[in-house]
Amino acid sequence: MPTSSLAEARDARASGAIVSELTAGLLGKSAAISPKFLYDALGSRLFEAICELPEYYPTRTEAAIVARHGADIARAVGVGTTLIDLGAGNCAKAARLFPLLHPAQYVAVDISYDFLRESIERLQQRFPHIEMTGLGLDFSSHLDLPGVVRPGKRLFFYPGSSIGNYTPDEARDFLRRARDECDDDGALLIGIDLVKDAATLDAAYDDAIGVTAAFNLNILRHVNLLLGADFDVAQWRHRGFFNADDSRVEMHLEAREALTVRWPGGERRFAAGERIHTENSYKYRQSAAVGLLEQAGFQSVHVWTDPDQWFAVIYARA
Ligand code: AVI
Repeated sequence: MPTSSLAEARDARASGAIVSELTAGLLGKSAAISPKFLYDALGSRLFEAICELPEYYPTRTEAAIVARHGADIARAVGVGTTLIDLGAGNCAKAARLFPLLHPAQYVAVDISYDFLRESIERLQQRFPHIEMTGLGLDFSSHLDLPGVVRPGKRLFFYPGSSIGNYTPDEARDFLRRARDECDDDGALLIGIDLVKDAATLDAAYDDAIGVTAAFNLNILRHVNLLLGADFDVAQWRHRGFFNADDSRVEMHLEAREALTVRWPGGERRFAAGERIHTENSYKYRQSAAVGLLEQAGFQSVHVWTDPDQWFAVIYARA
């Protein structure tokens, strides 16, 4: 029986770079905060709760596609790969693949390391024979995997339509980097959310009980911590809606009143109604999603979807 182990690594990115990035975003003509700052430990838990909401269809639709087409997916992927889970979160999506793919090693990568470590420790108890490695990395800008990743055939797993949180150009660049990390025999299994009616999309990103609102507002608490800023969450309201022209759902935080936010070395005045853009979630037509993968250098792309064609699970070979 193979030995199981839990290795770890943290992103060495200097906190000075985070401060510069946040400051530039807050002082821009239209204020913005990168969506990666949504994911502190509480933000990751709130995202977990979003995935349980009746309005948030992507998680359950993707899971249903994997359940229905699991045998075909397993045939395409093969067994014994190194499964590299990008943005692993609670690792639930990858865990559903374990009985199908029997990976030789599971490498879970997430920006929120403490949340990830707890998830892996739980998962390791359920699957003691799989070697597991947790990496606390911001893989949005680089995908250099450290030596803890064993040699062998790699399957990058990028579920949940996280690719939609990049612009299409950024998505292509990211997919190219993933393609380069695949070597010649690797592959990518990715979930991509498809364009659908605006009412369904609006509800998914502005749910009735306000979990998505809490998820969005929590970014201000996280920024207070990282930047030493004095955002008062009660002065802001959540906005989440589909922008059909740009084929994306947008999340913003809107000032309820005129206010000033201060942090060491900076401040910004917001008028009542002024917004901070916190996230885009691009929705693709199936042909555009396939095109994106092909432009990134993947070949032999296979698509599985649900009966409503709301979501696509795509296997793309390097
Ligand atoms: C992680 N990502 C794919 C989610 C999405 O749907 O864009 C994040 C999210 N934002 C609001 N609800 C969920």
